[in-house]
Amino acid sequence: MKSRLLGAFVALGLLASGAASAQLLPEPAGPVVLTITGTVDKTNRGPFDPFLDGLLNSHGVTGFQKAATFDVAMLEALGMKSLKVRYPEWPKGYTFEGPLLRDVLTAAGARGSTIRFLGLDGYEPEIPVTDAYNHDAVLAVKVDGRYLGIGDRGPVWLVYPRDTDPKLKGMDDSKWLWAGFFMTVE
Ligand SMILES: Nc1nc2c(c(=O)[nH]1)N[C@H]1C(S)=C(S)[C@@H](COP(=O)(O)O)O[C@H]1N2
Ligand SMILES: [Mo]
Repeated sequence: MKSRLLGAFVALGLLASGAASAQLLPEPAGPVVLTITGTVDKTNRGPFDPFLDGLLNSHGVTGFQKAATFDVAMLEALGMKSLKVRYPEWPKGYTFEGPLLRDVLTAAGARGSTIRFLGLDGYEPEIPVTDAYNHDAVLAVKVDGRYLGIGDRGPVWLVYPRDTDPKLKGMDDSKWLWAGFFMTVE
């Protein structure tokens, strides 16, 4: 009897600590600019809502159960990394600022090998998770000191240190998702 009671308390304790570690991501205070679903442990929102998640619905993204959501302040709090890039096709060089992709994945407790990263326009390249660890890829929220926004290349632009990382020399920019807002990690 005594040991069964003890067992019940231990089970309760495990449940409580499990619930605590699943809730390590704070609630966003401002507008959500990035949502990560798939294999994520640290979540702060519930299931897909076919009415309120209107843009996701229009892209055919349905059915997720939980996700990690970030406002700009949460992304900035992960630590801003600055990165200068000059593409031959671009009008000039730009300075990007944002958290490292791997720090965002860690904050979401994301595990897996592939990120499908969806842009507002429906473009959805596959990003190998190894990119986040082999390179200092940045999820830029700012360009030349100005916040990215809806209608330009924001809210989030995935950029690689192409000019300073020798392994990236000459890479094309097909994985440089601009207007990014939704990731599925699997
Ligand atoms: N949201 C979004 N991001 C995108 C694309 C796109 O069509 N939509 N095209 C990709 C490709 S194929 C390239 S070459 C670069 C540059 O595309 P741009 O010429 O449209 O800037 O952005 C990448 N990121
Ligand atoms: Mo491209």
